[in-house]
Amino acid sequence: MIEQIPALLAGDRRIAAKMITLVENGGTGRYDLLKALHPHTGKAYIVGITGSPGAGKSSLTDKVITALRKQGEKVGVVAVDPSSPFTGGALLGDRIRMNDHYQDKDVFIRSMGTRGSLGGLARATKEVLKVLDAFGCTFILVETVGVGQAELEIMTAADTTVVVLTPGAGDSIQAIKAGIMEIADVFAINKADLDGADRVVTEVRAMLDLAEHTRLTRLDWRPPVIKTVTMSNLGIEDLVEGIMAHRKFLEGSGQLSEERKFRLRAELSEIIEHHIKDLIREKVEKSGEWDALLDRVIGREIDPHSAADQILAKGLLRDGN
Ligand SMILES: Nc1nc2c(ncn2[C@@H]2O[C@H](COP(=O)(O)OP(=O)(O)OP(=O)(O)O)[C@@H](O)[C@H]2O)c(=O)[nH]1
Ligand SMILES: [Mg+2]
Repeated sequence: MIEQIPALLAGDRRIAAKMITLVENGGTGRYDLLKALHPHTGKAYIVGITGSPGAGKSSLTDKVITALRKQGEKVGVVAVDPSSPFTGGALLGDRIRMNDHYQDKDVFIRSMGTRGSLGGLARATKEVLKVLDAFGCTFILVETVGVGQAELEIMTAADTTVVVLTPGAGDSIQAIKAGIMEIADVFAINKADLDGADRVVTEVRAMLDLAEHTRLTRLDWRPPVIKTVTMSNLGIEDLVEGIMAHRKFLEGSGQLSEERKFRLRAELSEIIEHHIKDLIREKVEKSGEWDALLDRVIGREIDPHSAADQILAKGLLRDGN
């Protein structure tokens, strides 16, 4: 697939789709592709859009796509739904909501579900972002239902995170519990046509005040709280402005490059950990030495720390590794 990278860089959508499928499937064959793609990444600005089920994330994403297209951006969209086993295409609901953009060659939409583990989903999502980045998307929107650990993990890939809340249903309280508030750079209070939107705005602002007082959040960026109604386009411009303002803030303060560096550092250590685990599993667990050592630990002949030292030494040193 490496030989098809020039086609990807030239904007071939079919190749983009194929490469995404390859990384999604998670086989080791994807490593060569990811290695070769790396020099072509790092240009896309990544926006996470998260919130409870049905909050209007896809509807908002649809409107944000329109706004970004007007500014001449090439837009990628990854809609992640951990509750869905479907993958590889678009989920029906998202397809309908983002329908207008399906004909646009500068919009690339992909839905992902869990095929394997949730952790695998976060891994796959981040790698799909890399393909879209190399594909030339200048903005990538990542939609997730923001409740679980995997979704929060996915959001660490975003430069700007939009948290979508709605009136009623104790949404803002839920968000606080789920740890979503801490990751918000911009709040969209969607369905502002319904009763109670102003109360949510007040609650979120009060919470931000509290956070500032207790210094739980960065003091230099205060997330804007923007009311939106997707059907009538209310607040959409403000929302896009909020995202752009946050980007400017990150760029101006040097935080964007700091955070991206931090992200690559985390990725690097993740890869190393992954390989160490594989090595140990392949070379020690399967050889039976693991069980033999375990028996000795059980028999109090050796302690777990010393046993681990032995396993590590064997796993890492064998075969010149
Ligand atoms: N009243 C009102 N309804 C809205 C608004 N925006 C979206 N909706 C409706 O809310 C429902 C859910 O919208 P989606 O955009 O699919 O929400 P979502 O957060 O992507 O949903 P999931 O991906 O299933 O979690 C749909 O029936 C929308 O028509 C709004 O501003 N006001
Ligand atoms: Mg959706």
